[in-house]
Amino acid sequence: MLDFFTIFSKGGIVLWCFQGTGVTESFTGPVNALIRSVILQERSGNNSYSHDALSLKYKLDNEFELVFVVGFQKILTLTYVDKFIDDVQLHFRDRYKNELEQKGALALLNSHFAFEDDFKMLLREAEESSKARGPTSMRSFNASLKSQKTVKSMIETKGGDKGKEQGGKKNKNELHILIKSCLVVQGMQLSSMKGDLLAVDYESSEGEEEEEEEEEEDAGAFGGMFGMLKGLVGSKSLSQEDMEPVLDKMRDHLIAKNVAAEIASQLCDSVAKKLEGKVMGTFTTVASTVKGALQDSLVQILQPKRRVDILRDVLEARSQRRPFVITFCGVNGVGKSTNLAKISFWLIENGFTVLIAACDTFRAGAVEQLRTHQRRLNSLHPPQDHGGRPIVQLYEKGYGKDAAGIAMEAIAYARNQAFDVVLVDTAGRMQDNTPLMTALAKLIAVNMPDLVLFVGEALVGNEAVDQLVKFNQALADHSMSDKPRLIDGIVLTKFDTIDDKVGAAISMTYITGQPIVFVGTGQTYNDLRSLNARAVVGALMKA
Ligand SMILES: Nc1nc2c(ncn2[C@@H]2O[C@H](COP(=O)(O)OP(=O)(O)O)[C@@H](O)[C@H]2O)c(=O)[nH]1
Ligand SMILES: [Mg+2]
Repeated sequence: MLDFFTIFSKGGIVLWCFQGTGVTESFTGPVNALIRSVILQERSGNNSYSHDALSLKYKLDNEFELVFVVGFQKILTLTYVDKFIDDVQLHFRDRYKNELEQKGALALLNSHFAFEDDFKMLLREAEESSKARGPTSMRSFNASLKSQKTVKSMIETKGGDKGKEQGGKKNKNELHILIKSCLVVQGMQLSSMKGDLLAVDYESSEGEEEEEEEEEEDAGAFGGMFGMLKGLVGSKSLSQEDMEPVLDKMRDHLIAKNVAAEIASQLCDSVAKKLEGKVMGTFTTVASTVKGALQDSLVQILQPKRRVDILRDVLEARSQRRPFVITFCGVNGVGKSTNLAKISFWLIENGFTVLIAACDTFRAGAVEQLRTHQRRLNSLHPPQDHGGRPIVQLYEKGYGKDAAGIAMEAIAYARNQAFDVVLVDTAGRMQDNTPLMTALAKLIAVNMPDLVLFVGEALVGNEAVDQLVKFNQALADHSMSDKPRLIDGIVLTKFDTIDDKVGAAISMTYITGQPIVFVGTGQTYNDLRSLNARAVVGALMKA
């Protein structure tokens, strides 16, 4: 019934695996997808994941740094799997405690885990107990009374079950599954926007001081808040109860920083799952362990999963003699047109020609706003510097026309006139307005832009989730292909107005799994940045 079961270390060494009879497909694909999109992305709050036709369930053993994954066909409702995976975990730890306690990956590599027979025995037990439990056919009243009895007696035997045994008390070599990379802030002049964008930074003038301050805060704000827990815990493994008060505080803290409530909860649940059973060092507190894990997770969420290098992609498109097309979408007044103009400026500074397609044919003044930007940009980079040709042009057909059609004409025009980039401005729309959302989906499906950017304000809290989910849903629902174009990236605007309430950055990346490509930090052409994950997480963790 099971397709596969695998046990691997968090460092990535497969210790043991089982493949169901008649299953030919390799399970590496689904397991890799699980690691990539759930375990590494802090979505491990609930224990299941589906991949194509498969259902995957998994369990983390944080003390021995192991991951247990079972896969089965989605159409099967296997009620015993949750208990089964627990049983396998307990059995495996009991049996191989010594090997697992020897530190390091080498010990795991050299050990031989002959687990097949035990596994089969456990599986048989699980399957049989589920058969005994599941009603097979309609019963008469009497018969059902009888069956209730059996259920009862079963529950009683279950009560005497083995408890969770906490084995070794050694400090572990940290086998970090998370790949961390540090974004380097590049020294660039503010006035010139050549090359990659500057990263947003917090209190850039304070620089290193900030780090020290943070250390102090460990002891100060959080240490103070959870000071009562200090000293109570030596080298002991973390339990859900230990973490509960800390996690509650963290959740409230994240929400106060504007992270959507639902996402703050999911993150905290996921951190709890990741830490449960982990053995702490003697001098660490629950608060600092949880805080550290949460901080790592937040950085991980903000790190782009995909390479987004627009300058390079534009060059590539240019070599194929086609324009690179970016569509901007989002609700009203978030800053689509303004940031489109800033991005135009950045592209122009990097030597590209830009065609702006005025596809907001709805809001009065939208076309004029873009025309003003076009004039200004051309006066900053006069045509005489570029062989007499305006470096940025506006493609517009006035108001009330079909936006998808205008975008298509603009792209064709750009191709003829050898523009490097087409930036498509669209009308703002509320995520609940079905006709307008359908129109946006059509515009994207018909024109197949290279990049679909969602523009969102950094001011939003819970609303961010709703907007993004519904925009993505609309794009998926109204697309004509099986692989619909969804949002590829995010422009986070008005970042200058939110002080340290930077939670929207987390909510938006967590929901879409897509990177924040640009950050708008004001109303001038220079106010465009890239995201610095560490700076944002620093602001987020600050008390
Ligand atoms: N402070 C600040 N204001 C911004 C930013 N981006 C846009 N705005 C302002 O937000 C308002 C709406 O912008 P607009 O581009 O017209 O929004 P659209 O309806 O999405 O096209 C304008 O007053 C902009 O100046 C930003 O990054 N920071
Ligand atoms: Mg606009």
